[in-house]
This record gives sequence, C-alpha cells and structure tokens, in this order.
Amino acid sequence: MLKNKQLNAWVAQMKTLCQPDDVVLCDGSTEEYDRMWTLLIEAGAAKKLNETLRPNSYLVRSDPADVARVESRTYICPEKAADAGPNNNWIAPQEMKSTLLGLFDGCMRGRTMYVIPFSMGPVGSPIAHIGVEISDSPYVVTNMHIMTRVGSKVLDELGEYGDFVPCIHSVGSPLGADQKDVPWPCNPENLYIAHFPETREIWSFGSGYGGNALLGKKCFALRIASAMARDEGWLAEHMLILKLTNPEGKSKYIAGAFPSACGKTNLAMLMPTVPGWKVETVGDDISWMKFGDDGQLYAINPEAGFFGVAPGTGMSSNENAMLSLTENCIFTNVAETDEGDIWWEGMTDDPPAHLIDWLGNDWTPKSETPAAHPNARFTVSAAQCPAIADEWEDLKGVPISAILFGGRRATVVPLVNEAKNWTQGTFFGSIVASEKTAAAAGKIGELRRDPMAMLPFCGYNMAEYWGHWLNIGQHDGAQLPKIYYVNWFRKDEDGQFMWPGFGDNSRVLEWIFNRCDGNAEAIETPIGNLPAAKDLNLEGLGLSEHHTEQLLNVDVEGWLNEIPLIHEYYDQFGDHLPEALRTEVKELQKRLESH
Ligand code: TSX
Ligand code: MN
Repeated sequence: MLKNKQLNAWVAQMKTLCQPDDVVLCDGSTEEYDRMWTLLIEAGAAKKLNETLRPNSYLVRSDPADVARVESRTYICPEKAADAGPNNNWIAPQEMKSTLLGLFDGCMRGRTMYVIPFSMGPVGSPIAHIGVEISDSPYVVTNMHIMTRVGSKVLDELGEYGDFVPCIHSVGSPLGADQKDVPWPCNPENLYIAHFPETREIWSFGSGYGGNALLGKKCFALRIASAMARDEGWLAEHMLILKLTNPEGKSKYIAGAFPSACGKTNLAMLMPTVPGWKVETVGDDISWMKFGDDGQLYAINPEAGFFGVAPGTGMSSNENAMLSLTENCIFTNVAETDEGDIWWEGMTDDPPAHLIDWLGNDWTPKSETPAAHPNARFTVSAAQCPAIADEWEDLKGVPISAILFGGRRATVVPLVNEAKNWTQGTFFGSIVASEKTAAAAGKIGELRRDPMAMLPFCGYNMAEYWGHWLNIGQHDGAQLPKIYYVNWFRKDEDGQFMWPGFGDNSRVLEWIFNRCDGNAEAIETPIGNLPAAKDLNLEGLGLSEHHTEQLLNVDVEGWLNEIPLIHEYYDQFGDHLPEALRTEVKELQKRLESH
C-alpha cells in the first residue's frame, strides 16, 4: 500500500493490465542493486567483470536487434497532429492507447513488475520533478539506480497528493508456464515508445535498451518535460552544463546543446589547455532551467549519472570520463578482454590481441567488424567523475551565463559566433545541422538539421518550441544568457580538421567567458559577433594564418547559399513558424548582400 493515492491507483491498474507474477517496490538500496545483478547473471545477460581490474562492475550484452533508440517507433500523441508537428511521429491518443492496451495486456506474465519511484534532479529542488517507472526489466532497475535518484526519499517527497509522471515499460515478452527465458528479452517487431504530453504519460513497449527503456532520460526529461516547460515558462533542453573558472578564480556556468555523439560528454569534462583555466562538470546531457527571482536562468542536471557512448572515449579524448569508469559501472555491448575487463574502439591506441566482441564471438585486430557496438554504453554515477563540480546537486541550480549551440559542419559555420541578442540566438539554435549519430538507428554520416539538438527529443511542434524560446526572451526582468554558435569541425581543402578541438576548445570558452564579463572584443559582422584572431588565445597552437583566417571568416557566399535551404526547412512548419525567425533569415540575407 502506497501513501500517494494516485500512485497507488496507477500501480494497481498496471498490475491488473500486465499480470506480472510479482510486484516489487524499489527502494534504491545496494541490496536491491546486487539482487538485480544476481538475476541478470543467472539469465545470462550479464557478467561480473574482474573484481581487481574493474571492481563492482558488470558487462551486459543486449539482443543484437535491440541496440539503440528507434526514432521510427517513437510517437508523440497529443489530440491534434499539428501539436506533434512535422518533427514527430503522431498517432491519435485514443488509437495509440488502444494499441498499447492490447500489447500490455498480460505482457508481464512470468515476470516481476518493478515499481521505480525516481526524481529527475536533486530531491527537493524546485527545478526537479518526480516520475515513477514501472518495468519488467531488472537491467532497467540497475540503470535507473545510477541515472536517477531512486527510492523511499522520493516517495516521501511525493507525499499523499504529489504529482509524478507515470512511465510504464515492458520488454514485451511474457513467459509461458514452463517457458525458459532468453538472456535479453525484447520484442522489436512490436516496438512503441509513446508519449502523451497532454496527460503527461509515457508508455514504452518492446525494447530494453537505453533511451527506449530508461524512461527518465529522453522520454521524461526531454520529451514530456519540454511540453511541461512550454506550459510553465521554463526550459527542458538537450544540454550539457559546465562550470568554467578563470585564473582569478571567478566562475561562470555554460550550457551547451550538441547533437548526440558530437563530443558533448567530452566538452562537459574538458581539460583546458589554457593555463590557469578550469572546467568542472555539472551535467553532460540534459539541462532544466527555470528563472530565479533575480531574472537569471538557473539550471540543474536532472540526471544522477552518465549514460555515455563508449567507443571513442579514451584517455586522450576524455580523461575524466575514463577516470570515472574505474569501478561501480555498467558496460553494455562493449567487448570483453581475456582478463575479464572491457575494451572498445578508441579506448586505447592499440587493440588487445584477442577479445570477445559485443556479440559474444572471438575477435582479433584482423576482424572486419568492430569489437564493441558503435552505440555501446557505459553507465556511471556522476559523483565518480573527478571533474564533478561541488555544486552539481545544489537545489537552486546554477546561473547560466552562456548557451552554446554546435553541430558538425565542415564548411561555412565559423569556429564561434556570438548572437547579437536572444532572438538571433534562437535563430542560431534553429538552424543547427549535424551528421547522423550512432545513438539513432539509420545511416551514419548523412547531414541533417537538428535544431537545438532537440529534433528527436522535442515533445511538441518544433516551430511552437522556437516560439517558446522567443517567449522566454520576453520574460519580465530576464537576465538572459548570451548565445553562441560554435563549430569544432571545420575542414580545410584537404579534408583535414582545421581546429584541434578537445582541450583546446578552452580557448573558445575563454573568449566567451570574457565576453560575458565585458572583457573581450568582437567584430560585428553580417552573421553575428566574431572574435578577431587577436581576440582569441591561439598561443602555441601553430595554426597557419590561412587556417586561422578560415576558422574566423564570414563565408558570404556560403551563407547566401544556405538562405534558401533555411527558408525551405522552415516551410514545413507552415504558419506555426514564428514570424521573428523568418525575419532573422531575411535580415541576414540583406546584411550579407550589402556586405
Ligand atoms: O569530442 C570532440 N570534441 C569536443 C571536445 C571537448 N571530438 C570528438 C567528436 C566525436 C565524439 C572532436 N573531434 C573534436 C572536439 O572538439 N574535434 C574533433 C575533430 C578532430 C579530430 C581529431 C583531431 C583533431 C580534431 N586530431 C588531431 O589533430 C591529432
Ligand atoms: Mn543526448
């Protein structure tokens, strides 16, 4: 019997619907965590790693058909299709519910139903919100323990009448009376990740992996929360949060939106190459921002851990991530070494001579397939990151001074460009483009627009979302962050990256910090405020004059070529598009033409 009336009724209803053998209320304890691993090991899904090399850590192999978020099976279900927008798959809520009720009917037979009360954000923060996930996957329970705050303190906070977002999840694979389970049950043929923004519910069926199954993350903290934020006047964004401290000891907080696998986690944990500067981590993926009484936007990281892409993570690309992963971790779909440790592409320069790959097969450096799945993941508590900021769990959040938007652009977009105002910043966010990532199913390498890095995560019409951004700019007494469009990925004529990136991005952060302080210069150009070469600390980089010029150049012809593409992109939103964005494009064109 649960104290919260609504929760009690919902759990009873879901039990009747799903018909599990047992119901377990999760308390978030270590004993519970260990119990889940015993079950997962017995099932053949998990293996405990070498206790000396990687203490208290586990390797999990998923079904090869269940390895990533599936955007084609992700639905936003408000009453009207237009409210989901062209950026989302839409099915009418009644129809979606009727399909789901059919699928969920008896779907947990032979399994245990776990009730997981969780807080997105530090318990008790005015920026935090509570969810309850019901799931039949012990793997989900273990990951939710690390990625969110789980347990009785959440139920206490919820009280008798508190509100929560109900998140129902099933792997969609009921067991018959004498049926033996498979290591990773799932049902990819009947996959649905359905969101009901108007009633604030999440229903997920058929997958046990990542964002499909850990419903606090993309489903709640972005898709449902973005709709809540629209209604309530705040922002739920796909952004890292970092703390930047200058040599004088002054700190500022910066949020940044980058499409999945653009190096967002690397930036959140960056080690500056500029002497005396320090970066600390508040969050690597999601930011919830609400206005404080002083008019500033205060941000929390609603998550408690990192669910990061493993391949490409190594001591040279992200030392702080590697040092976070020494113990108490979950590794999913990585390769296993002969010593019972883990490995993935990019973890070390040279691969081990022999591995068991993510599929469980023998692997050697001569093998033609990757040892780890490209979307293999680590799950680790944020508290284990050596660079975690002291205030990462502050209930009031951290005041944001600057917001970065960035994508992967080989041409046209300069290294850094400061918006003249919030409206132009919103325009910058709306035109961000990047290449497809491993986190999403589909072809890798194709260029696509990903406004505010929210394309797969906006729980309503993207054009209305831009309208909400513009409205935020009109907030009474707002002290808004400055907005920057950054691009670490410019290439030269030979296809080589011109900017060294990684720790050297601190040179760009230094300029941004000083701009926010009124201590750095910029040139007003037709596209925005750019640093001159002399305004950036480029000491010791050995950049050629030609490359420096290219990185900070206004490519008038390149931008003029983009104008019709932007108009065309905007056209799909019809009259939902805020007029102010259309005006931004037209004025940009005018400025470029008279330049
Ligand atoms: O994460 C990246 N960042 C942000 C770091 C804080 N990556 C990896 C992207 C995929 C996850 C980058 N890749 C960055 C970057 O700033 N820049 C590049 C491009 C690049 C790649 C390799 C080199 C340089 C630039 N190597 C050498 O110059 C030796
Ligand atoms: Mn993400």
